[in-house]
Amino acid sequence: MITQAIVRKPCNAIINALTTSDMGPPDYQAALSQHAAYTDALRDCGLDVIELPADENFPDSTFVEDVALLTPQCAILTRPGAPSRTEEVIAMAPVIQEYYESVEIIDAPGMLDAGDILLAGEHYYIGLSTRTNRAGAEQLINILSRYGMTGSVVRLNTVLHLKTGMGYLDNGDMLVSGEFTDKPEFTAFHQIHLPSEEAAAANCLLINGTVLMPEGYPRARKMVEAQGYPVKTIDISEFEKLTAVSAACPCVSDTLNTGDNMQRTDTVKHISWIADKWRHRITGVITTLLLALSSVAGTASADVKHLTFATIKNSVNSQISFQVIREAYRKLGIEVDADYLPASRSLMMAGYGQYDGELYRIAGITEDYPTCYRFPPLLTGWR
Ligand code: CIR
Repeated sequence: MITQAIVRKPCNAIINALTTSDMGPPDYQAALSQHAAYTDALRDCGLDVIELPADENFPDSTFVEDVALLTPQCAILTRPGAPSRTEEVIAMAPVIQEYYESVEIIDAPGMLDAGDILLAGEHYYIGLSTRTNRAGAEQLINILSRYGMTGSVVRLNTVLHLKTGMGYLDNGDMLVSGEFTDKPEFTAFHQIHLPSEEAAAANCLLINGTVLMPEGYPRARKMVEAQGYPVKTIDISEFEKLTAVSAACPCVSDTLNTGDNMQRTDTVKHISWIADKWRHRITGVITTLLLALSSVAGTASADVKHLTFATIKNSVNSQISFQVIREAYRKLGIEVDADYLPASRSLMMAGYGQYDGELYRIAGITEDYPTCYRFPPLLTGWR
């Protein structure tokens, strides 16, 4: 049973979103109403829909599917392969963290778009595409295996994402088109071969017994209905303008399942624009400590004897901060150590709760990184 879905409203900048199609830019108002209808369709399938606001920083941000893979055991924040999309993950990370205790990250040099990941039965197929490289796929397979799940790669030739050209329903039923019709990886499935002019219909999703399918593919619809699945079609023509080779639903795979039997999900990584965003706020620099809310702040007690903080490597200020923090905690009977990491990774990992906190950040940073809480006393500072 799938219980929840995450969607993000299209932004005005969607007219500048990535595409290689020749269908022209989408109409913003039409995209908004199609997205609203899509959201309603998810609700009609019984889902509680978490609607995120439009994010003008990222023209493609409505395609939330690509930035995370949500599995029954853990969420995996991806590292999207298109440079303009790599940092979309930042805004999604705190949302995901609300629902998952275990959040993993795909790291450079890995690249991975979750649109390249298809769960068929219990196994994750990972498309090697222009957006997903072998390093990203291997990281994902390692993460999956740590949680008792399996994954393997499939090489793509023409489609943007694996799920642009194929979809999985239930009971071994698989929708295939184009390059996927003769892939040896999928011969054991019951394949429903879609006609080439209706290949885009493969990008559909089975939610609690109903197949959501893009509108305008009557033959594909009949083929799926003939297998006993009720089909509901949704008009996603404005979004079809933004996907290469053939169409992909905007967020049709963006289901987040937090029920007992969590099944498959996809959703929502990176940093550097953050530095620009925050630079203007630096009127004075302070040394401060950010506590990751999901770790130390949630468990602080007299039992805490050891804390590990993340901090920025090659930074003299971080090293000084660490000495100050270490001395302060020593007086409380708590030993601390620090891992020195690239600046953005340090902040992200602390924010995901993988560290007890983060050392030495500018004032105001928590406005943009709400899972961190700034420890109020100023430890060192200068102007
Ligand atoms: C892109 O090129 O990244 C977007 N314009 C389309 C992404 C489609 N993703 C998906 O269906 N999972």
